[in-house]
Amino acid sequence: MAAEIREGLLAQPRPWLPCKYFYDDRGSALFEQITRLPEYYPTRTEEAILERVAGDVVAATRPVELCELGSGVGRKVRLLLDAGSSLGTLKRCVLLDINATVLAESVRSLEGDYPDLSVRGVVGDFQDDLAALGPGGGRLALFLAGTIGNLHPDREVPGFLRAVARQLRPGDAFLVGLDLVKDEGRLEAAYNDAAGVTAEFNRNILRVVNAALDADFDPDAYDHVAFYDRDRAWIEMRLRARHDQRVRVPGADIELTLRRGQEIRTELSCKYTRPTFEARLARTGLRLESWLSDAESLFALALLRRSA
Ligand code: AVJ
Repeated sequence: MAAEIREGLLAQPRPWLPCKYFYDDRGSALFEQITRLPEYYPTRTEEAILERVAGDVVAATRPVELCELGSGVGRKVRLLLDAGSSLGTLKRCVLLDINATVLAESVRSLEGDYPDLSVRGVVGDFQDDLAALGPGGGRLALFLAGTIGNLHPDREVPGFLRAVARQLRPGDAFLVGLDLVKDEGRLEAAYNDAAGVTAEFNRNILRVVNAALDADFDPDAYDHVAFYDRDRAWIEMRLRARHDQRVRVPGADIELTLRRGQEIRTELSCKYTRPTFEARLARTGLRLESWLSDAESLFALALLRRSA
């Protein structure tokens, strides 16, 4: 973590922080709050699609194992588990999440509600720790919530998809949640909620850095910034210094000076269309089998299949 934060904070022309560091216990709770905000349509839209298609997805894939990357509170996987239990093929469920507290609670509650299912939790990062999943076979992997949007579409997505494909056998499936390109006002509102929860979530990353690396960021000295970059088709979140400040990060062995107005990038959230996502699948060993969306095309689930 020290090396990553050091690289990010020293980057030119603009410092950045890896968005996985949002999710300590406080940040995970703030994200749960975001999912219930009126402006934040992705979670409820994805859940509605999943409710509608879960039966078809398990019928088409006949999974022995569900494997969710970045599972969070593990609510959505239940829709597939319920659909899978009537099919009778499902034996195992693996959850991978960066937050050990949230993960332990999700594993505990799934074990309580699905006594015949073998549930395993892996604390880790979906970019670095996929090998911990072991080889596939009868696997349906899930990457929901539009979290793939946090990966850089050119620099990170192709490698990530190839890495997932390596943990799948031919015929295994991968269900990916994608937030879609849409009206700019709707997109920007989802990341600039009136209640200010997203702003607090954004500033929380500085508290995480303070706690982990003994840094002295003053979270209240930064404004939340989130805007849609139409050319890149992504939402960018930043923290903008309200005044000149010096920050010490002893754990990463750095001291930096931020000028008033200077910004730290904290997140990308890329928005896709069917063609822009399909283009990312080239040479990954994954092909698009179905595209499942809502009536307004706000969000989509892409069902991918590992090719032979
Ligand atoms: C959980 C990564 C999908 O990018 O929309 C919510 C995180 N950031 N509000 C997203 C988030 C700001 C979210 N993902």
